[in-house]
Amino acid sequence: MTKFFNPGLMKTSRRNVLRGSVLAGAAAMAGAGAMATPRAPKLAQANATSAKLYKTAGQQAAESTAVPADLSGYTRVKQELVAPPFAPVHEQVATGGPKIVEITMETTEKLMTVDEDTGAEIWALTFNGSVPGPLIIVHEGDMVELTLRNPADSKMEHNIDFHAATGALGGGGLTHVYPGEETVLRWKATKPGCFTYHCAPGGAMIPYHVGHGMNGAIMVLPRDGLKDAQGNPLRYDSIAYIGEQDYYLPKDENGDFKVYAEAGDDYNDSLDAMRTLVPTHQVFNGAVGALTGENALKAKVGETVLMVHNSCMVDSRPHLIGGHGDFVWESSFSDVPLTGMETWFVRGGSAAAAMYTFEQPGVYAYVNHNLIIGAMLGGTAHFVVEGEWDNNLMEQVVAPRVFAG
Ligand SMILES: [Cu+2]
Repeated sequence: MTKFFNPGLMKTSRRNVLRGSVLAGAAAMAGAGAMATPRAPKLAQANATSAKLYKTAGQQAAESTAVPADLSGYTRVKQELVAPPFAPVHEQVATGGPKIVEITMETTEKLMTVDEDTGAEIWALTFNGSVPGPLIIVHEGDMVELTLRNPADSKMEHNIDFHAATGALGGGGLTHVYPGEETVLRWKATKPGCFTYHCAPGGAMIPYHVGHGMNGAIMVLPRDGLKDAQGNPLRYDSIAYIGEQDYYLPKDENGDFKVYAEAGDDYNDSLDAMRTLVPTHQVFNGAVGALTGENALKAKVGETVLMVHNSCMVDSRPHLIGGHGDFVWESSFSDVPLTGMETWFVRGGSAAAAMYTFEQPGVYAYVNHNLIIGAMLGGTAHFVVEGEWDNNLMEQVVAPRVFAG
């Protein structure tokens, strides 16, 4: 198909050379699907308005005569981002003064398997090729300096909205990149906590891109690290970074998941599927079983894991079966953490952190405790924990047996 940009974003610029393909794409959208046709004109109008708002907000910020940022006192460091469920190398307590943390992300469009058993797949829209996008970790007061690159062979434009950032739609208004373009955005991390980031091109393209995997999390640690209610330091041995992804995969008349030749080809069908608000899959880290079985997370008795859970659109209720949330931050790291939680809450459009020290070996399931989602839609991860069993905490006193009478 032709390159498939967001309708309504064009301004008078060199980018108008792309206008022909945009209009062709819009026409194809309006004409496809009996369900979509009656709604298409209004939808297109709403999307165009939304997209223009997005663009205008960014332009106004970029074209203002504001004083240049004062970067004195900052040192520059590069952060190598890694694929989930892992976290980049970082300090829990910041040493030295504030940093400008340089990161690079590519907007990669790729075919991904969602469920091997059913053959469900999606032309995922990603940051750095993974769902969720990579975890970024900085400290309060640091600057994040992102180079956002859209490969030339992409079909779509992308951008990024950081919920942790302030102004210009979280940077969404300043970062629209067409295929073959790159942009650099710098913003100051003033709010400690875990936050979602996501692509937000405008209009229905926002849920379309987010619903195709284009979201992730940034963790902004306090400079002196995490603390309990009394101010005692809380430290972790590892991070498990879990991204909850709701997919709305179109089905054909036989109930089979449809397959598409290229990214963007499923646009009309996806909008119809998303409009139901009923996901066909709600998975951890991009696919059913991405964090179970051979892909399970690993830990040892006595180790403390920080579970960072991102969910960009849907609410989630993480629960560690057989364990707890010793300390849970559903909100800012400046707030006193919740303690001893059985299940915690991740508001759709946010990320949260839960800390737990394993006390028993075995397999722990980390689930969305809407168990329909956990067991039937894919919202399950496993921790495999090694160590010595503690009979003081639990013991099978009598194995199951037939009882008399
Ligand atoms: Cu995007």
